[in-house]
Amino acid sequence: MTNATSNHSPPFKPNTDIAYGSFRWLATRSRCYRAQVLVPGLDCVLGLGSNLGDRVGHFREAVRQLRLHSEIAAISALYESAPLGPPQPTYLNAAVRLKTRLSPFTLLQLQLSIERACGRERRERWGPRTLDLDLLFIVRRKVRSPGLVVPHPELTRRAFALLPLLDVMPDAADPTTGRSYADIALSVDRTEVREQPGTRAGWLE
Ligand code: A4P
Ligand code: MG
Repeated sequence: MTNATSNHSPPFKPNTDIAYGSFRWLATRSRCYRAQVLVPGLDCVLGLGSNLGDRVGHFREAVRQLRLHSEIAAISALYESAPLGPPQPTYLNAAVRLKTRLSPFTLLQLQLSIERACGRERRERWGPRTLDLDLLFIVRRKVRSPGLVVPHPELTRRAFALLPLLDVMPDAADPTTGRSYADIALSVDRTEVREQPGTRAGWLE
């Protein structure tokens, strides 16, 4: 004879082994995660570029999102610059100085996710974009890996990157040659880069 209750599920009883196992797994993972992404601290400069849509709006959103993960130590003026690359609209450029405990590679991933959140689409190299975030320079650190090169390889040739960088880190120098970026900026063509009046005092609001 079939027990009338045998078709019913037993009352729910939490499986403490599984629950504790999950907790241990999570704790281990989060220790690994912290060990992997956190480093003693970076003092670095990100370059911002935009020539599509609400250019300042994209910059403000980028700063808002970067602030969730890092300290923003300084923000440059805004610069209008003639496009380098195929014919496309005029760029707006700026730079922010960040103090962060993220590693350079994790910071790059954050940059790419902020670019995506601002509607960035990759169609052609040096093509038009809603937002480009480049890791221009890290104090006392060089990176040379397939996905990340710092200082940015084009930095010393670009007034639209050098001038904002100097706003936020006037003493920065090329880590290979020791030559100051202020000195290098004197020898690059600056005719097509114009500081936007009034933006040195701030443009976040
Ligand atoms: N990557 C390697 N090193 C870095 C770094 N230091 N910072 C890799 C950021 N990314 C770095 O970038 C391609 C890949 O470069 C990234 O996935 C990353 O792994 P991307 O943004 O997908 O492509 P891109 O920007 O078209 O190419 P590229 O060579 O990074 O171009 P740039 O140097 O960013 O130049 N004209 C004016 N006036 N103002 C501008 O801001 N910007 C560009 C783009 C062209 N013309 C411009 C401006
Ligand atoms: Mg780029």
